[in-house]
Amino acid sequence: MGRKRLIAAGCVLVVGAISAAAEAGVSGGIPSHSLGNSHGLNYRAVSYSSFSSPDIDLYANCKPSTAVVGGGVSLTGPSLKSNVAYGFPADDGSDLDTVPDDVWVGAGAQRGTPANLKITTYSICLRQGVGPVAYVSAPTGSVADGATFSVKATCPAGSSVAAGGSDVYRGKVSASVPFDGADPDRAPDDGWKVTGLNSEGSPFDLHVWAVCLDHPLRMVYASAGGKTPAKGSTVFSAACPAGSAATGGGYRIQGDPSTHFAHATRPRDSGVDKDTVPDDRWQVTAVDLAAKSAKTKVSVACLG
Ligand SMILES: [Ca+2]
Ligand SMILES: [Ca+2]
Ligand SMILES: [Ca+2]
Repeated sequence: MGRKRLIAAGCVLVVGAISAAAEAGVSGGIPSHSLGNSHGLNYRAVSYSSFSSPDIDLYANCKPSTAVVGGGVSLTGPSLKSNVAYGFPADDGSDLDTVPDDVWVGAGAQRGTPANLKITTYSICLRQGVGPVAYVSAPTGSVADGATFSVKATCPAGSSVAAGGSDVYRGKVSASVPFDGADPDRAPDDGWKVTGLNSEGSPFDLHVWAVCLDHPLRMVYASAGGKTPAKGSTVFSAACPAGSAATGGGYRIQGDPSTHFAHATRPRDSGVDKDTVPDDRWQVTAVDLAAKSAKTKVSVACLG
């Protein structure tokens, strides 16, 4: 069966999503709902259940007066049996441009006999006028089936990375993190790096994405980590400093992406502040299918 690529251009995303629904368990076009506002950001989510196909994608839209700056994906069910793959900004054809500012696309895949799972995709949307947003996509070149890619998307000078991801669909991602480049500081503000595996069944030209916010918007970065146990999973969180709000996040799990990946990567509420807006931290369920434990780091990018 041919792959339904959700290409970030014009109405291809919408058409591809709807036409694929019957055959590949791909869904889209379900309106997201607001989870609340913070720091000029609107947090949104959409869920779809139950999907019992080997893979699915679902995108969460932003309101027309806002631009997507980040997002996340989570799946239900046993963490060792399914993984998040996609996570990237896209154009949905709803506006007049072809800028990928409208939705965050999330994808999940499951192995073995498919179970009935729920997928939730999150979008984090910046109110217009708060600051300019740049979208950078770096091509991986043709990635063979079963091959690993590791690619950086670099933000333009004078901007700071807010989020990132890749459009790998049938595959796995062991690292999706902000990185520090050649600038004088030590902040991981220069772009986004993704290490992943293409399991498409054929070669694909994939892309790694960085969403970049122009200065003077102030971004701060935090990380936390530990070890994911062998043949197990652990939930890690990295908290934004007080007075800031998460725009995006990710993780790095040491080891091969075929056995190291995430079951969820998403913004969360702290549970201790007065609101229920998921602006406080980034939470990742890290999975290690290998025979030894894996060093794991979770990163969060925050608008301060
Ligand atoms: Ca657009
Ligand atoms: Ca830097
Ligand atoms: Ca909160």
